[in-house]
Amino acid sequence: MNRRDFLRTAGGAAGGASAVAAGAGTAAAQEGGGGSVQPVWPSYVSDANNGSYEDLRGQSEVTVQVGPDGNFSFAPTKIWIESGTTVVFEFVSPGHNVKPTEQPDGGSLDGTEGGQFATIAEGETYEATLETGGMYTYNCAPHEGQGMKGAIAVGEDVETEEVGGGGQTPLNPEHMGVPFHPHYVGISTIVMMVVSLLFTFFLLKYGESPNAKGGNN
Ligand SMILES: [Cu+2]
Repeated sequence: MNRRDFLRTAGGAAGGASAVAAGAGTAAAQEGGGGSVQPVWPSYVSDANNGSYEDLRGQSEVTVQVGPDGNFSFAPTKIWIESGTTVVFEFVSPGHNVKPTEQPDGGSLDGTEGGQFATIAEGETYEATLETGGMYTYNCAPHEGQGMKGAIAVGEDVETEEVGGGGQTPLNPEHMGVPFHPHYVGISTIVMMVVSLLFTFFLLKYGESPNAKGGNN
């Protein structure tokens, strides 16, 4: 093949590779079947740190760790329990609290007066027995903006959905500490395609580089 044919081939391959990269993002976002039933979690906790889920129905008392390993998170972040279960918030690291954001009418996650939550010291616990069925969300007031949020589904009367992969939440790049926006993938793909096309165009038009002269010509 002569030089120009090679360049055309290379340009086409680069464009094709970019298109494949753009498609891979969508495919990775889809989960395979199999799956289990899980409560439908409010979007409020979609960017919560940790993000783990546990089905804890059938236990009369369950534990949620507050600030494990010094992280701004609740673990497990999302739990499903039966009505009448006592949730024990175990304060593993200092400087946190538990502040309800949404709860069903009559919900009792708010165990304090006037909605004011003192920061609970490390090593102490805060308990709430949740009788009223429904969806509860809460946060740690000082760290809500950093994603320290959680949710509790109580009873069988919550909205549920089928999810893939044995109850595991799909990995979210943001949980690994990488700020990530899908638009960047598309934008950088387009930039790469344009750059490779321009590069090919200029090589084809002005392709005889000074360094190439004086070779075998
Ligand atoms: Cu906190």
